[in-house]
Amino acid sequence: MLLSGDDNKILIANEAYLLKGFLLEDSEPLLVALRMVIEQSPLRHMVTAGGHEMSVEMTNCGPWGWISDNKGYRYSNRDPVTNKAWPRLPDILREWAQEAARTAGFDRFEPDACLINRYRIGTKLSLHQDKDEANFIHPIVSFSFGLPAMFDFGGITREMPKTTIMLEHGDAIVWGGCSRLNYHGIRPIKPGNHPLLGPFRFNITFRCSQ
Ligand code: MD3
Ligand code: FE
Repeated sequence: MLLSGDDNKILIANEAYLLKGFLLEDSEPLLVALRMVIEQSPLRHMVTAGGHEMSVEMTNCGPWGWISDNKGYRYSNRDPVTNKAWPRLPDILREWAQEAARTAGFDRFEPDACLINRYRIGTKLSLHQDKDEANFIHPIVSFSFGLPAMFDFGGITREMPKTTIMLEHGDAIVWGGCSRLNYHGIRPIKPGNHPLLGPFRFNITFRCSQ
């Protein structure tokens, strides 16, 4: 393990930890697994119920995937683009998600959904809550790769005060318990070029959807 001490385990909210650089030692094979998923279910801009195209490009792997279309947000066990099941969740992604959860104090994390977000320069994700899951008892684990991002997180109402942290290549976050429904968003990605991923940021979130 890279992280023997707790120096890189940063409490950012109640029951929410930033694991700084947690994925760096295995980032290249993790990115190979990510690329395999995207080859099977391509990244795409989803549309909201209001008819707006999201600026983030998304796909999924695992039994369930998060989708948005003119009917709204939900989890689906089929990719509406390929009309097939989503690609399998690669073992290496599941194992690192479980290791991150365990490091933050959540044993037996068994995600059934994995959402992949791709950001270009200028792409943002507006302040929102993740509440399309059947219950909120399980944590969400997030991995960041590529260009850095300024991540805003607030409280359980949109108006509550917000904190901003930088998420960089190789960082993991685990959100559980009372922070699970906190508002959060990503500010527009600043221009840059990442040595492994070029002008992109990828975020992978592991969820228990059912
Ligand atoms: C805090 N993704 O896909 S990950 C999302 O970087 C999403 O792409 C962002 O928000 C991204 O829904 C942020 C960090 C994250 C994920 C889920 C959370 C933070 C969270 C759920 C509850 C509270
Ligand atoms: Fe979210």
